[in-house]
Amino acid sequence: MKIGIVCYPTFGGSGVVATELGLELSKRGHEIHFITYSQPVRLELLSNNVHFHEVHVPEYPLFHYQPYELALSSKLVDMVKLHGIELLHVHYAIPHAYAAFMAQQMLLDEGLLVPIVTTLHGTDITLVGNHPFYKPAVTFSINKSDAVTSVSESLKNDTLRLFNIKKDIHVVPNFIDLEKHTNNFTDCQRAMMANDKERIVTHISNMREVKQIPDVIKIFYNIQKELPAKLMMVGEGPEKEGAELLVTELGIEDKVIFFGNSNEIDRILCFSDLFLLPSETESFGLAALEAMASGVPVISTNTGGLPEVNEDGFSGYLSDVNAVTDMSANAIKILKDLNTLNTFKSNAKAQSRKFDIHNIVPQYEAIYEQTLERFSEMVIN
Ligand code: GMT
Repeated sequence: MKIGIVCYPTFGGSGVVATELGLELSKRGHEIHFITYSQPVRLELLSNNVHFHEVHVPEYPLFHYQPYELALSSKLVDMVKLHGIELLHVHYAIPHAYAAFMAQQMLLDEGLLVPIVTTLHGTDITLVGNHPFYKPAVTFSINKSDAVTSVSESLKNDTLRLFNIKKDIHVVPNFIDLEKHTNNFTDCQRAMMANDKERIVTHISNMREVKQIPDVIKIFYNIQKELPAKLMMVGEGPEKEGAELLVTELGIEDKVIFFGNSNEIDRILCFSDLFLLPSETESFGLAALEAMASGVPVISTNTGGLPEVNEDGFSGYLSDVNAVTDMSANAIKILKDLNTLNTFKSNAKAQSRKFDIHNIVPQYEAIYEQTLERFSEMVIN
């Protein structure tokens, strides 16, 4: 199949999922065309089966806001015609589903039929998409998609609750390439980060408000009062500066390392003992799954799709949002005793196997096939 994938190319769960999906589909013989404004961060290798087409938005002084949707839909039309793309899979409803629908209409005008599969990732529904300024357009583009998927049951329920959706929503969970996350390192170079007695606690995110970054710092503050520990803060975002200030206020600067965005997530997870994800909302929590795949147990909240990913008392623990004392106690319970820590580490790895890429990607292929079939029947009738 020739598939066009539209996503955000930045450090964010939806872009990572879209990129890993495209790469796996290409290994399974499909021809993949990524269409976005820059090369996706995890797309390192271009092969015969993987192509990247950049969407340019020419600057024009008249525009206060440059019209990305317009440039994207025009690019989609051009790429579908040039490469014979059979189906468009758009990740994140805003504005991708909307631009894809416009492209579909333009192509229809020329007698070309291309179905759209839209994957909802979370904030496009729970935070941004639900805003009254966007809601009518988001509702419209979801209902106009030929197939809709969501990354968790929880997100499906949120979508049905918040929007007037007339489409079936297929739940296809996020996935993990276990081979990539199985420690390839013979030496993680842990000694560069901490001494043997210190436990390494890690948080990775785009450090937006929804991630509750102050809670990460407060939980770590409680941990390090009980046992020697270091905190690795990975990622960039608006809450980072506040986190640095809080670390200074609490006098724990020597125990916290801020990395910024990193392409070496696997290496950081390789030497981590515990992952913190105290988010206010999380449709799935891909970062938690990546941690578990590297054998790192997770202390998270019980919000959104997190209970579908992190099993309470097995791969880590779940607590209410902002329950810092509870999350700290659970973290200490895991970290304090080496046997307990090792049990949680192997449980975390076992839990991640439920999301093996080889079991999940065929679910997307089946949706593509059914959608194309339905589409061709529509044309015949
Ligand atoms: O987590 C983020 O803030 C990034 C965001 C994105 O759109 O890239 O992540 C969302 O999609 C991920 C992939 O499906 C999910 O794992 C995240 O849980 C979801 N984020 C939220 O719901 C806050």
